[in-house]
Amino acid sequence: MTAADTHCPYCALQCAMTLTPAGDGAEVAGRDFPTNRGGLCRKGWTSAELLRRPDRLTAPLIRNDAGELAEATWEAALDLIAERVRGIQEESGPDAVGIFGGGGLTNEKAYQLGKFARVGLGTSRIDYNGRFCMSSAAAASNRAFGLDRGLPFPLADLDTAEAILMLGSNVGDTMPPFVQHLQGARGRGGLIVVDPRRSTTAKLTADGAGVHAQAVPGADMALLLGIAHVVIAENLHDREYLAERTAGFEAVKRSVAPWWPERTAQATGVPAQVIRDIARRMAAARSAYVLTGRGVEQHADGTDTATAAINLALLLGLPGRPGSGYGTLTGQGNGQGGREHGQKCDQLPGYRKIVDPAARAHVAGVWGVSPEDIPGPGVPAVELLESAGRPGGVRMLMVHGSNPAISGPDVARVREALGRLELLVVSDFFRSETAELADVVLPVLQWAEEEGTMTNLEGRIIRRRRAVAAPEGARSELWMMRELAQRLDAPGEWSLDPAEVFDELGRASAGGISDYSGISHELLDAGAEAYWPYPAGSSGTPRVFLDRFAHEDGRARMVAVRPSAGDAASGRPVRRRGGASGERGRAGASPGGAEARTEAGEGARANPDPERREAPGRAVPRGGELHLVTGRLLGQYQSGTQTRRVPELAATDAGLTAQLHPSAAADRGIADGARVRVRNHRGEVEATAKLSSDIRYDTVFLPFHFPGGESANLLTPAETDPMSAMPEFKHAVVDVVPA
Ligand SMILES: Nc1nc2c(c(=O)[nH]1)N[C@H]1C(S)=C(S)[C@@H](COP(=O)(O)OP(=O)(O)OC[C@H]3O[C@@H](n4cnc5c(=O)[nH]c(N)nc54)[C@H](O)[C@@H]3O)O[C@H]1N2
Ligand SMILES: Nc1nc2c(c(=O)[nH]1)N[C@H]1C(S)=C(S)[C@@H](COP(=O)(O)OP(=O)(O)OC[C@H]3O[C@@H](n4cnc5c(=O)[nH]c(N)nc54)[C@H](O)[C@@H]3O)O[C@H]1N2
Ligand code: SF4
Ligand SMILES: [Mo]
Repeated sequence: MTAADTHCPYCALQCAMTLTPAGDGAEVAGRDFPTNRGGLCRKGWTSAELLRRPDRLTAPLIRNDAGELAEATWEAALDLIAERVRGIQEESGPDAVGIFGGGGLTNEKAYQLGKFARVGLGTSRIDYNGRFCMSSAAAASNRAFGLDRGLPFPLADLDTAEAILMLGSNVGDTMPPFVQHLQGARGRGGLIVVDPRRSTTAKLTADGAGVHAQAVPGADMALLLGIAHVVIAENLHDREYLAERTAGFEAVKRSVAPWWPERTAQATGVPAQVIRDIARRMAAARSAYVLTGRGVEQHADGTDTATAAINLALLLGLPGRPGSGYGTLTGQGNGQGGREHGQKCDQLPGYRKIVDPAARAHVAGVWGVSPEDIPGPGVPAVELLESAGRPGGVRMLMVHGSNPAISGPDVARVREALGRLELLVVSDFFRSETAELADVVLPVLQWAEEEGTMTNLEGRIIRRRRAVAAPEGARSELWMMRELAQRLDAPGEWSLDPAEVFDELGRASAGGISDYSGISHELLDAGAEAYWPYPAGSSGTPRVFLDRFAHEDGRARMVAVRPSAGDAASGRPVRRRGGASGERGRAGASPGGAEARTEAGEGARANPDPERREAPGRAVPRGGELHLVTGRLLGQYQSGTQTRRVPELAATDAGLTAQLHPSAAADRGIADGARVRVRNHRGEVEATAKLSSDIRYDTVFLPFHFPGGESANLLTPAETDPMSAMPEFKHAVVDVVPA
């Protein structure tokens, strides 16, 4: 094979690279592209190691009578799956079989997986790990703008910004080549970072380059309301823009009225003068952006917090103005495309709603079925996993592109749920921790062995190209879906050619919000810059909101949001919210049973104070407890299935570390490098203490990359945002004690 121009296998920046076949693998070279300009991070540089791993899966595995995963033929594995699908669905109905997808799948695979669920299996039970990643920002953008494209403008637009407000995003570690787009704002002293840690990105504000607001975890909504308060109080809002392009200003104005700077300072830990300063800098800038990351979105109020960020941007007149805007930084390689074409339980291709009769009729036409044959909406990820083995829940689950045995919230409960399944089928190229729990493992193709497209964080569709031959025994997921569809007598076409599947996706998305109908592999290969919406006959849309927002009247919606009751900052009494982390396997929990679980009962064990609830920015930990925040390290990707297998990244794979303030450590008799236990009523992990004054005194940070007893998710709650179903990954209350 010859050299292939492609993109990195990991995150949504999708840095451009050239892979040149060499020996038993390939060599990586950075390639010039507007997003990375030739740069790669160390994960990208070392990614070709994945192509020569001796532990690559090359044969299907079936769990045998001795309980071990043993090699089997594809025929045997596929026959077994089809037979069990039929048996389980005959007994319990189509919804007893579920699919859990991923934001790393190509557009072609993500589209086909959504179709396979509805047409092949006839199930409504499909959702995906984007629920853990982008769902809060997506819900907020849909509500405000009528459309969710992470960055509704090209990334390079940031280069000339005078001010950039980044909340809960640490691109310095999570997308290093992104940092070059912050240099312009830094040069003008305009980079503003909100993070409870002096993260790699927060450090970029040093030496006059900007401001770091080291807020209490989960206090972002209050902070944003406080900044908005100053903007309005000092008459810095853009009246003309608000009148012409938005609806809802008056309600937002009322909602921010109680958030004067001194009160906001109390609730957030950010000094009043800094709050005023941020408001004035943002308002004074001719070109300004508000950007959010997982730090503000992965909360049980993540949608409202992202909404508060959007409201601020709208007050300042930023969205849809050239050289300004709001954006969320999508995380996974195809986190954007993966949320557009039908992996979401409530969605059909083209970002269509599965309950919309017109959408159903259109997609049914493309799929060659009748609209009544498309199931209705299913349930979101946390609920889908929790329903395993419960009455009315799934008895069988097929996982494509996720490792929830590490990455799911309250992960001991997720592991138990996976254990309740009668058949767990995992498609992967390595034996992930979820694959280790499976009954059937299918060896599929990885990035450099397949053709397809990805949609990067800008909403730009790019080509993934094959650079090396797949190992004997591994098969494409498109092939696997066709084989199963045939065994299940499913109607419709099941092409094996990614270009053909992409064309079908184009037809299915035509007329939808994320319309890809004007794009083809051929066009992309000819070098087209393809930003959606890209209807047939158009040339795409680099900047989406220049003329109008996507609501029918063209206006953006401003939605008044308030920190929820029980928030220390709100000053209102405590109210318990359903869906809080319940006791594992508690008897009587309904399938997915958010409503059956509250903090009641078990809360009494860990939180003697009945008024205490475990939620961000609220009831500040007492009695020596700390806020736990979780996130990422530069050298590891997600659950680590891939990066843990790259020797050069071993330095960050030495095991779990807990970042702790030296004073907090001294209070507990903990020295740098000592082993500590981080624990709460859900679980306990052992970690090595890494003392650093970069973190707040009241906060401890754990990366979530590690398996087994080192998973930070043993401590995180499964409480979810009512609008987005996003779990509360970014906050829990914990104890830290010497081990
Ligand atoms: N190295 C590496 N890079 C990655 C990934 C990876 O696993 N490893 N994953 C990719 C994916 S899927 C994603 S989604 C992105 C995520 O990219 P980011 O959102 O940048 O990453 P996180 O580390 O999850 O969180 C960012 C920051 O939020 C802060 N934070 C935590 N709680 C709060 C809070 O309550 N308020 C505020 N303001 N900040 C808070 C954390 O301290 C952290 O510095 O990264 C992508 N890139
Ligand atoms: N505590 C805490 N938990 C978190 C987060 C956090 O910040 N804190 N972040 C959350 C976020 S933002 C995310 S995105 C999730 C990510 O967590 P996961 O969903 O677990 O994501 P990965 O670790 O990337 O798992 C992808 C798996 O699919 C495989 N894979 C990759 N490409 C393909 C493919 O094309 N086909 C198939 N079949 N398999 C493939 C990989 O080898 C790997 O085993 O974690 C979430 N969990
Ligand atoms: S920043 Fe993301 S896309 Fe770029 S090289 Fe690193 S992991 Fe790959
Ligand atoms: Mo993510």
